[in-house]
Amino acid sequence: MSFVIWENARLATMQGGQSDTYGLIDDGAVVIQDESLVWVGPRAQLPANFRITATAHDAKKALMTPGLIDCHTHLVYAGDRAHEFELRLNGASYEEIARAGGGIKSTVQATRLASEAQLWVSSEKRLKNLMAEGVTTLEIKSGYGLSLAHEAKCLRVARQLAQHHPVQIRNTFLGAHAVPPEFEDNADGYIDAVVSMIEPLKAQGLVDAVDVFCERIGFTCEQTEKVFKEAQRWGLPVKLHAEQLSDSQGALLAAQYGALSCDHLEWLSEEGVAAMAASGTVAVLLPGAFYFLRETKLPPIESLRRHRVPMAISTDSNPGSSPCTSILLMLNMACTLMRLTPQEALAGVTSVAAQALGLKDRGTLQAGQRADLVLWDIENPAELAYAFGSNPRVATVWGGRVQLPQTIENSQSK
Ligand code: DI6
Ligand code: FE
Repeated sequence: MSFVIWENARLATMQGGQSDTYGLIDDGAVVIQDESLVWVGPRAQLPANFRITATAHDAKKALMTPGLIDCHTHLVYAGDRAHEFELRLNGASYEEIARAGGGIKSTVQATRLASEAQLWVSSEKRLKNLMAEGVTTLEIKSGYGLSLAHEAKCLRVARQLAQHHPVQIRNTFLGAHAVPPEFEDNADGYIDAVVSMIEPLKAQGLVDAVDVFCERIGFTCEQTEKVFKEAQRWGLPVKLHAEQLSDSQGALLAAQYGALSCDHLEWLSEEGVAAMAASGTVAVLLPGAFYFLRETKLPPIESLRRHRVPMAISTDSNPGSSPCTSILLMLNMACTLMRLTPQEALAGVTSVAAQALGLKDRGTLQAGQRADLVLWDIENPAELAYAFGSNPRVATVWGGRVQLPQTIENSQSK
């Protein structure tokens, strides 16, 4: 049996979830076997038997966190919407642009025209940006294809990205993102089409969860429920874009279906918070979209805290409301704009984000978890949220293997 030891690190284990202080261990060590952590603790307590057949790496006092998890992205799409950004700065609102045929629909048009190879190129750039900041797991939603063939195309690109990069990607089918032109004025007809796509996409191994954009410019609760029922029939977990622009009572419905997460939530009611608490649904907060759309109504953070609803943080990386590929910037904005503590924010991209994806094998530094870790050239974990615009990552270890840039040298074999 051979082990890999990382020692001389300050560990932010994140074992205590959102309430503890990062689960800090000074002068810590972790032991890896294959893809998993087998021991985590203070170096002084490291059992001697691990050293017999181990390769030891000196972390040189770096801070070590779990690999970061971006639990809500729409990473695969073609084109951009910089021109709509200009329109908004000339006075149009996001909803007005969407109603006039822009918005999501314009990205759908570009995405349908793009080949799989073209989508790969544009999406890979975004993925690399996330990975450069220590992301080791992410979710990618479809939702810019809006037909079986084009949704499958985007989900295949997501699968291929995962195959060729040291990350794990969870695919979420978001066919119910917008009504495509061929179903103009027939949202119910389109929902029937979305329902019929679930089984073939599942059969092709392309989908891990199902999401719906429940909103007055999206789909009603009734339509959402039809999609949820079909997802449930095929054993797929559900999640929901809920209460982003209005209180559409989506969270109540999602909670009934035991949703993994409800995302956005600016207009979430007290009743919705209570329902999410009861169903164990994670609240995914998306400060990038809040910022970029210049929202003024904050998600009900105090109420979420009071009801102990875990809060995840994510980029919502998409061309319309959050053209952002920086998870570290989201940590900062979660604190400055939404008043989360740096500890809550870091839990929001580690342990709680794992929960939002239904993944139990990652998100903390703990024996039994995957050996996904990031080494940072900082002392205090709050610096990750504090120093916006900088990237102190030194190295990422994914499934036990070190990824570049590897500036920590002098690892010695024993
Ligand atoms: N909510 C969002 O913020 C994104 N999708 C959604 O349902 C926006 C997607 C876009 O504008 O392209
Ligand atoms: Fe989104």
